[in-house]
Amino acid sequence: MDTSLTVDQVRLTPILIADPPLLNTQGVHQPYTPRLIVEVITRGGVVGVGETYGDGKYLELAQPLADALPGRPITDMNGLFALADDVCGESHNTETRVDAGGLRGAQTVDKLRLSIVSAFEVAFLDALGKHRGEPVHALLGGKVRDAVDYSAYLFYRWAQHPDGAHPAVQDDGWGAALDPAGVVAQARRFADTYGFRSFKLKGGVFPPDEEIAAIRALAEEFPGQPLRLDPNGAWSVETSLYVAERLAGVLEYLEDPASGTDLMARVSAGTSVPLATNMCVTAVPEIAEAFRRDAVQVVLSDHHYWGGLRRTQELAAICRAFGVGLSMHSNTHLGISLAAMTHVAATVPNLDYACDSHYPWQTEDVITVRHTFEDGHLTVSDAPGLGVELDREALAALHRRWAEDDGTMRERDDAAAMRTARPDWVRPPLPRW
Ligand code: GKR
Ligand code: MG
Repeated sequence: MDTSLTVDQVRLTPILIADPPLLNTQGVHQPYTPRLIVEVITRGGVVGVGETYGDGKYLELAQPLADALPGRPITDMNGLFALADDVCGESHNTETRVDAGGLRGAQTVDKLRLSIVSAFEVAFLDALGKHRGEPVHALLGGKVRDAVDYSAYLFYRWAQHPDGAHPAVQDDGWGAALDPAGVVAQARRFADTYGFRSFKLKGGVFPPDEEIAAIRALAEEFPGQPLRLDPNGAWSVETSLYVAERLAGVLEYLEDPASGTDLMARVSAGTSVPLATNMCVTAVPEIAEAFRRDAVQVVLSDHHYWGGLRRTQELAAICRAFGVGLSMHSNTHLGISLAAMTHVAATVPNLDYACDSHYPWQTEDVITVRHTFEDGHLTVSDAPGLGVELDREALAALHRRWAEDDGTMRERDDAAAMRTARPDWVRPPLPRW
């Protein structure tokens, strides 16, 4: 075996990145959100990078896996799963629910572990690509397209974070968007700046009639262009059907109107509007029931919690076999993850929809050259590995912010952030409407 392809060291760097005051059904984004940057350094002196969630529960699982990697070949990506099972502790009960009400569906211990494995898998692929002089998409079997389409991710939002205590994230120039006119103005800026042609509105924030009005205003401003609405499971079956009826023929899909497979199946039975999800189908054990009951017609893949880029390709094959559409989910992330998303998306023939990305909301990054959307797409990189370089100074500064934080920003908690403005706020029980 070529020992240069063996892991020599692993570096884990937790960071805090600036995030605007974006609203969702649980509350508002904090001024900073945690991410974890993974570096795998080979004996051949090559550095591969990966990125994932950075809350404490992820850091706890990442460390033992990082410690177990030196001496292992970076070609052994399948071995990462068994190794994570062995070293990450209390991991064998895939049914263990650690949070049933998250914005990405139920969080099982299994899903947390896969979210860690994925960052190492991406770092292995990046390092292997750099060793071989090949792009990650080539290691995944080759690209089937040269560009990947993304959609504009619209949020209701405030102009500024409420407490005023974080100057680095005050006044990003986007202003507030709290009504149909504000949403349309935001969408117009996304379209003019990045060329996005599809639009997704994060809903579940205002009473459904207000969100219906916002989607109708978008349809008027952008006739015939794909529109999506995602209230993160905030509605009852009746409310979901009420919205679906009013937006039939306007929406490309309705994403997670209700919470969980059972309610989604009941909504699906009552409407012809396609239903999409990144909440009720988020892991392999959830696929069979949802597909058998025709609860969803589109699954939003996410390489972070599906366990990496190759698992994303497996999900795509399952969706293809069952005639279920495939789109891509996104949660606050930086350029390393966007590069990984773009490489895998380039290899999946049935990625039928423009991918989500929060990236335009993130003004900070840990790569030297930020990605730029043109005409709503990213060009697929043919450079070795992911095609991105770490900006060490930026990484050190964002890590310093994490190290100096008193602990409040190190765990994402949108309800706690909301309490800064509304002290009596609690995470609303579902269904909210
Ligand atoms: O960042 O507020 C947010 C989103 O709601 C995010 O947490 C979701 O995971 O974007 C996601 C979604 O599509 O549900
Ligand atoms: Mg969603």
